[in-house]
Amino acid sequence: MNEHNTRAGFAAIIGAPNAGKSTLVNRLVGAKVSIVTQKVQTTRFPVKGVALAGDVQIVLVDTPGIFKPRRRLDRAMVRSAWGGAEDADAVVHLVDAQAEIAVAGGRATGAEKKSADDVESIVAGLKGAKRKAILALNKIDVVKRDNLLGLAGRLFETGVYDEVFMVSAANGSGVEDLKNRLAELMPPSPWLYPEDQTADLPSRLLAAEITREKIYLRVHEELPYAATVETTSFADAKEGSVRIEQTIFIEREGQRAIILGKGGQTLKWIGENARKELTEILDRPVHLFLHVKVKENWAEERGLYSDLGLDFDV
Ligand SMILES: Nc1nc2c(ncn2[C@@H]2O[C@H](COP(=O)(O)OP(=O)(O)OP(=O)(O)O)[C@@H](O)[C@H]2O)c(=O)[nH]1
Ligand SMILES: [Mg+2]
Repeated sequence: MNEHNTRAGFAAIIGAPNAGKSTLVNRLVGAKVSIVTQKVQTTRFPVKGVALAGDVQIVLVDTPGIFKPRRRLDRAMVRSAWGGAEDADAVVHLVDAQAEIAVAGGRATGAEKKSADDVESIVAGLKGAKRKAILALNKIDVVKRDNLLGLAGRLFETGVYDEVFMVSAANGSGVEDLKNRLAELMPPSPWLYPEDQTADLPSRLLAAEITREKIYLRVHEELPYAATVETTSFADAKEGSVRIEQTIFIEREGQRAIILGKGGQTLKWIGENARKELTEILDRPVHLFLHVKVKENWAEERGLYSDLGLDFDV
């Protein structure tokens, strides 16, 4: 690799909750670096993934969804999403085309309407920030092409975008074109990460994220938002295996029964599925031990925010 010809930089992916930002980052990187669920507000802090396009290294910054925040954690998540965009060499605003088209057609669900409202406030934010973004319409695998052109035109008229891409993060269509364009936008620079590195989350945090993903996949309503996962111990064990201990913090004693499930089935499912995935990611046998603790104010503890790289005072 000739250092003088290399380019490298940051591309932030911003958008409303559930637009598919983490799915897109994983797709661009070609590996799972950020957790994905069907629920809104899955990503809580900026997660970096490294994609390569020839001599160019694109550091993708997956951000929490931008929405109207209420809790401190929500405010910190939204602040960090905009922060990720400020410092980036390119900003991609990813929009759930399916939700937008449903709203335009007058047959939207509450979640789709919320998504469209969030898109509007992101457009307003981009106007205020006086910087152009790339518009990427996502989920084109589930919408009609005619509807897409109208949507692209309508959003483009806001004046905050300089180009449009249409992609499906889920099946990869259009993603290569977007990646090539991002590569062109990266400035001349030595690479920022070693050639073989795709993610930069510390193992303990990655392990906690995987378990949190399983909670989001298995448990519904308010509980996922009332839970956080902390890795308390991560140690080499016998025969090349690793022993991981984690605590799932919940806010109220009454939530314990929900996370445990009947006869402990729910917690067992979470543990088994997290262990399986960690075994694949770490490429070694994993022994995973989960504990559940009530800590009413976990979302008000300063330490959590600094661990995740979030601002507490927002
Ligand atoms: N049909 C379809 N579904 C998609 C596509 N991309 C993502 N999804 C689904 O959309 C949901 C949300 O995906 P995520 O990647 O977690 O979305 P996000 O924008 O990171 O969400 P937050 O982290 O909550 O802001 C998941 O159920 C994905 O499988 C796509 O191209 N097509
Ligand atoms: Mg996400």
